[in-house]
Amino acid sequence: MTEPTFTPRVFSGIKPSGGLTLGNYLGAIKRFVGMQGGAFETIYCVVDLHAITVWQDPAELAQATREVAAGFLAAGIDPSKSILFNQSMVSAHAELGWIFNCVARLGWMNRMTQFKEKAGKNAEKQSLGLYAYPSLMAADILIYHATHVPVGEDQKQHVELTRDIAAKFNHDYKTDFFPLTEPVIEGPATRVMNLRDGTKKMSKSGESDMERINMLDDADAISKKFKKARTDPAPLPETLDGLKDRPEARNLVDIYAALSDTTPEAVIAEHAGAGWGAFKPALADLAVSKLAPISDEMGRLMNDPAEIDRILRSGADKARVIAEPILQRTYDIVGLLR
Ligand code: AQP
Repeated sequence: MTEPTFTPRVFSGIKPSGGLTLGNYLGAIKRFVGMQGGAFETIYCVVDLHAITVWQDPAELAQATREVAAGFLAAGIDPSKSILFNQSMVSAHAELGWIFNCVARLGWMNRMTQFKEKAGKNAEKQSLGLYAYPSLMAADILIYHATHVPVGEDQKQHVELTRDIAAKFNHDYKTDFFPLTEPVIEGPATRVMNLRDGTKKMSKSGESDMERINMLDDADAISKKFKKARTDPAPLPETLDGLKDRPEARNLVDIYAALSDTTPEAVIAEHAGAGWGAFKPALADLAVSKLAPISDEMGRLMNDPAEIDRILRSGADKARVIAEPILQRTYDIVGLLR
């Protein structure tokens, strides 16, 4: 049997569970911009239904949804080149998500490390939604027959689960309807780490504000956070190998490389032997020069929430045109009358 051909199409999303961080920017948004206008159709989404898997204050959720949308736009997502919308406006995500809840196996869900990390010792008290999150994520991707998903390293397991769900659906219903989507995890900043603990990921919802750079931080806050970032006493080594077992140092080098569009090797070559007293201010200046134009533009956009909402609604109209026929065909395959 010949494989069906799928349109090269990118889908990815960010959940509005707080303000955007440098991790979201370098690991996701900057790369989303890079894939726009080339070989792929690009679809980017503010995944608000994922945000409510943990409690969100309604007014703050609406604000964070607009902030993430503003972050996409300010960083260079162009609504004339990419489809940009928020997930809850396209109900096909949730509808396909239910079908995938019936395809995914409990054993698969039990292996998801993100649920284990987020639930901690309190799994019994977590929402059912947090547990089922990866099958909704599979639906987000497959409702567009997306072939590629740019994500940070932390989402790799969920994209692999998406492939498992597509493969099981195709097998069970004797079809080749869903593609086996490829994760795209590239560049020096696929896992930006917490500034206070280099073994943990930088997260929007981390406990202390000092552990992350927020996209809306001003120059003073960015300088202060990098200055106080945990490091070891040794200077930067002569080669990248010298950063083995130095997670905090490696993280700052990776951030520098990602911000300056170069490689960690090139950063080391340029700064070998430098102490933190020199490297941290250079990193802070670089971060401010790259982030300030984006945060200024985010601020400007957020002063006009009606315009952000209009852009999201228009994106949702375009998203539905792709999603609806895929949902209807899925219903036919499953045997649901309509
Ligand atoms: N620290 C990171 N380094 C690289 N990439 C990252 N991403 C998130 N944090 C980092 C990538 O950003 C995209 C959107 O992620 P998300 O917001 O939907 O979910 P998340 O990964 O759970 O993000 P947070 O910031 O950690 O949120 P909370 O604290 O609410 O759980 C994804 O591509 C992700 O890989």
